[in-house]
Amino acid sequence: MGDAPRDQLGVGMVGYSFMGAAHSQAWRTAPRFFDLPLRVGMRVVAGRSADGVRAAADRLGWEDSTTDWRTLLDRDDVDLVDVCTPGNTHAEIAVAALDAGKHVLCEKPLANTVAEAEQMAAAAERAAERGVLAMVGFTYRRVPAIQLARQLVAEGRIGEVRHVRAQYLQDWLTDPSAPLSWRLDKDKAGSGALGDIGAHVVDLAQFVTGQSLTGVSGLLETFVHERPVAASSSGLSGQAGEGTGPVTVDDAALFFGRLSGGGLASFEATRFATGRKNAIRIEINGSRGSLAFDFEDMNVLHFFDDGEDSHTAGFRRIVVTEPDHPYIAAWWPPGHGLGYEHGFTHQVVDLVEDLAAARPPRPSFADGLAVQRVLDAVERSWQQGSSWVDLP
Ligand code: SOE
Repeated sequence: MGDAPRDQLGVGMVGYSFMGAAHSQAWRTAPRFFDLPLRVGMRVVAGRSADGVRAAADRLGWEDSTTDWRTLLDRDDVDLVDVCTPGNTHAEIAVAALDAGKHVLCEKPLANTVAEAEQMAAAAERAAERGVLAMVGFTYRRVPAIQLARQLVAEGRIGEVRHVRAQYLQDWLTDPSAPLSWRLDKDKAGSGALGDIGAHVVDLAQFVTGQSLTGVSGLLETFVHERPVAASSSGLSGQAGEGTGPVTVDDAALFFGRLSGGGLASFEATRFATGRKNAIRIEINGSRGSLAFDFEDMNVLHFFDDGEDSHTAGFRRIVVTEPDHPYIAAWWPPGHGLGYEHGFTHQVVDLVEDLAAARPPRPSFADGLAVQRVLDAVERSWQQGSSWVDLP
């Protein structure tokens, strides 16, 4: 370990469900595997239920708990607010925290609407002038194989990008008796598969290629319109309660677009891909080669080099666990592999290093706004008979 860091980074987290647990793991683990320039203090977690948030503080490793997130803004021992709540609260919490001089890490998608995302991006710009910084949590960028893919594209190893084919396939809603949760409520989540998981593949396509979408056309579908009311309000598949209620978001999104470099991109985001649990798949076809990744085999990147002798040409399976691969040196020997939680830990590492260097973190709120504009364009396209919608 390097010299123990002198300066503290006090963290306050809002929300303690699935994302709260993943972020807590990252705040706990990052300082133990990486030499961070700031000493992380897990000060306080905020949540609506006093008993629930107190139990979460004990279980997840937070020094304190509160039912009023606003108290985080007045605490001198909190330097950063980590927003792990449903999308309808992101703007209110993040803008208040930034205006109070707290750094912010906000879960994806940045917001539920472009208007909210614009508010957040403007607050982040104002705050940056005072050295207060913000990041949006697209953690799949922090998977070593994705970082390697971006490096290979940037080095020109696959030539001009002709196609990006990106899918995020889950199946936790194929059972019509799976109960309602906040992710199925437009007022809470903003959209369904489109924003929850479509946001990830839009960000990945733009991150790996270094390009942006210039226009899209899409369609949305809801397969199951009515579901049992959940006994508990959160979670991906809680227990059913009494009665039923409406699903007010999409179950699946299918859309395509054009990339700023002239290539074509196609996207699929669904919670009805029976048998696919968390399959984030991206394939980039270039003029000199291709790359392919599947999160369900997340330590591997497939690479096809069109310059190879046809005798031996073929997709090679790169096991991305060598010490010179991104992030790997801090972990295990080659071949031992990483998991879902490591993307969150790498997110904390990159964020803390950016904060210590007073460097604007990426993805920024402006990056999050760009993704929000794509999601909004897909929805508008769908409302206009899947017509083409240009993006700024
Ligand atoms: C549910 O679809 C979900 O929890 C997403 O909201 C997360 O962003 C993703 O990492 C896992 O699946």
